[in-house]
Amino acid sequence: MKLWQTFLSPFPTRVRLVLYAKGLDIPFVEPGGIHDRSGKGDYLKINPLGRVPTLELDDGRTLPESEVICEYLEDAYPEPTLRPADPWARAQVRLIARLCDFYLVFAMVPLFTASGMSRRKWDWQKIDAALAEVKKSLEYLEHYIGTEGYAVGHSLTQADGALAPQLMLAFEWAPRLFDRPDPRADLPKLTAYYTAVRKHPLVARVMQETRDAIARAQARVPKEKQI
Ligand SMILES: N[C@@H](CCC(=O)N[C@@H](CS)C(=O)NCC(=O)O)C(=O)O
Repeated sequence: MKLWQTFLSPFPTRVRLVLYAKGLDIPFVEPGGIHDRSGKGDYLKINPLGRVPTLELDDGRTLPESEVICEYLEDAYPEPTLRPADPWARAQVRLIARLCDFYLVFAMVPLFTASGMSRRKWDWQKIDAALAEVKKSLEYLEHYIGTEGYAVGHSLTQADGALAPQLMLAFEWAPRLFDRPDPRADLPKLTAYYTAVRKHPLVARVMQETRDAIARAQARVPKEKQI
């Protein structure tokens, strides 16, 4: 088995968290041209969506979409589990991941787009509208987030893998890049969650991998586009 992925993207991050938690030590491969305009070449044969991550099995079968990959890993390698046994808790895990994918990530897209452009081309109206949407989706999550240090219940689940990397972008990366207030001020439950979950060694590990990848990417972009 191997994982086509990059350390920059938050989607493979949730898969890596599941792999680390299950002790599955598999190779990571970065598709050429995934984060630039050089074209994705043969990677499109592995994943026609041209996105990361993709899980490739030893027999050559390939699976795209981070959530689906996490579910597959959970089914194929059930111990230790990141999926609660209780049906209500399991539904909460899926709900948090879904709110994250369908609302938070969607709201962040214009910010990701702006980050790849020269600052001179930034449309501040669009950026502030996106930040307002991000705030709205964080408020949805504030309603449902767990209060015992994890997204759901008192142990690590797939919901933490989905949420923590996206919160890092919403709480740390976006306010710094666009020089706007940290949205945490009005989100006490999410703030407490984020502070607590970062202490989990595997969450700390994937977050550091992301920070290092952002620093490497920043070092490669021209000065006027840097944070
Ligand atoms: N729904 C997908 C999203 C994957 C995704 O959008 N990955 C981005 C990285 S942030 C990507 O590969 N982008 C390359 C591109 O769009 O060209 C998942 O959960 O795996």
